[in-house]
Amino acid sequence: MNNNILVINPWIYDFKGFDEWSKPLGLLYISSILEKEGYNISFINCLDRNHPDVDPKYNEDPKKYGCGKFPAEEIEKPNIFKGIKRKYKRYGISEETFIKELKSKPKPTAVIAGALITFWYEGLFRVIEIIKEIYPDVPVIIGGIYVTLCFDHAQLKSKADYIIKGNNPNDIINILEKITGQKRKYNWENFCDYPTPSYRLLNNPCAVPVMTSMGCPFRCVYCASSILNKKFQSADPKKLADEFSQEIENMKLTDIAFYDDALLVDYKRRTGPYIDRLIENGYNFRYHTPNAMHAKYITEEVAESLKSHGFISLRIGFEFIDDQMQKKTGGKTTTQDLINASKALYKAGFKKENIKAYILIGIPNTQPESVSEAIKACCDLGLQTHLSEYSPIPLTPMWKEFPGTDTEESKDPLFHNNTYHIFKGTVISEDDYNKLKTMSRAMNKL
Ligand code: B12
Ligand code: SF4
Repeated sequence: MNNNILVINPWIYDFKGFDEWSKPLGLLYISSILEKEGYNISFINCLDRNHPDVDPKYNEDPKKYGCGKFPAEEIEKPNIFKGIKRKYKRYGISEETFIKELKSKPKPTAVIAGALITFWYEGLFRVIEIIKEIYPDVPVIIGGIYVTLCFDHAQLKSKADYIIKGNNPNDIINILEKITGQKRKYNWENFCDYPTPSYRLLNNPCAVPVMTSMGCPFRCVYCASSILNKKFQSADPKKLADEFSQEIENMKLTDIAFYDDALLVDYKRRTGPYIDRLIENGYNFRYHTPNAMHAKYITEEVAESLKSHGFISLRIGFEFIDDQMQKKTGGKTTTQDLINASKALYKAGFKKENIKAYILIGIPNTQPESVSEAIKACCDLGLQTHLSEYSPIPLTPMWKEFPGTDTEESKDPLFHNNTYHIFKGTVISEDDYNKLKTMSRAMNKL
């Protein structure tokens, strides 16, 4: 039995798909852990914008901080989306390229794959289908966010051989032990023991994501963070930075995106020293926070540090302007927190082009007027806004409040698709949505 493992990051099937520092960090961690356990890893990234078969206009460009469009192909809509007047696409490399990649790798003993978002499971299923056609005898192991949040669906529909819930990498290695007979050497239960992700497996990226912590101390009712990661864990920042520096030594990276859910919790002991160490190691990157930061932790001192350390794109989770809603949904932010944060950021030298506040849209029991009020308030503070269409997530407290979550239709994770609910008008009408989007865009002008 060989010890070749093939790890696959599937396509995205959706109404929209934009690469905003989107890299398969979970699968890169798993790959690195398996390498430490002595397995040989091959990797196929269906979302590789730098693949030689992809039109160069899609390639990662440091001038755009590594962000950009994915190549895409229009595909037939699944039944649930039939009435939605929007194109449905498969984002990423073509199927032909995928099959070519698959055949160019050594035959694996097992395939590992996962979907990052519940309503992206179709990409994962297509990967499983192709693997089963080409290598019917190779077991497929799936896990990650889709499987953890929709375990029953994955068990019933996926055709994978092993379906693993949760984020304990020991579980994968125990299954591989059954398949290969190779005993697990280490305990990988805790984030602080994770090795640096195997970024080498990516194809010449200019931007990669990092994490200095896992989980979040807050419990917002619309978010799955605490289901995916039961506790908030952080790791020694200097060790993280040294291992990362070693891993990326021969790569041409310009930009780093933090994926931490709670990047600024304990900033002075974690994120600051992490970047300081990277600078000591000779790396001066541009930093971005696509996953929102907490306004309440952006003090003048933190803002100055973010500025001096090279942060460029800051995202802040504001979500609602209504203070009752802010409290009821978890209390991560108040409007006063946002006011203080924006003053501190401006004082530190950040400008409107650097800062975006996320505002949730399509939440049950909210009115379009409160979204427009939130956009105006952010604009008055000199902040850009990004309207995030709410995705109802199973197992979260807000799931039950969302219309239709008791129906048969909601058992299909495609029901969680945020664009679907906007264009179906489940909570907000398409007309109101378009007006609010136009307003946000107009007020974002510099
Ligand atoms: C970073 C992030 C983003 C980034 C990009 C992520 C990317 N790669 O594309 C940005 C900011 C762009 C983003 C955007 C969105 N996101 Co997001 N995002 C995240 C976040 C914070 C972290 C994901 C991550 O990489 N974590 C780090 C890795 C290490 O963890 P992991 O993937 O879970 O992997 C671990 C385990 O799951 C496991 N594992 C992973 N793979 C496998 C495979 C096997 C076989 C096994 C056994 C185990 C395993 O091992 C890993 C190590 O422990 C999560 C929240 C969270 N805390 O997870 C939300 C999250 C995934 N996002 C979410 C949402 C809703 C969105 C948006 C739709 C938001 C919006 N309304 O616009 C958009 C959609 C993006 C798009 N259309 O392109 C939801 C998903 C809900 C759902 N229905 O699935 C989450 C869960 C947040 C939430 N609201 O609760 N996101
Ligand atoms: S603060 Fe952010 S990551 Fe934490 S629970 Fe709330 S929404 Fe989720």
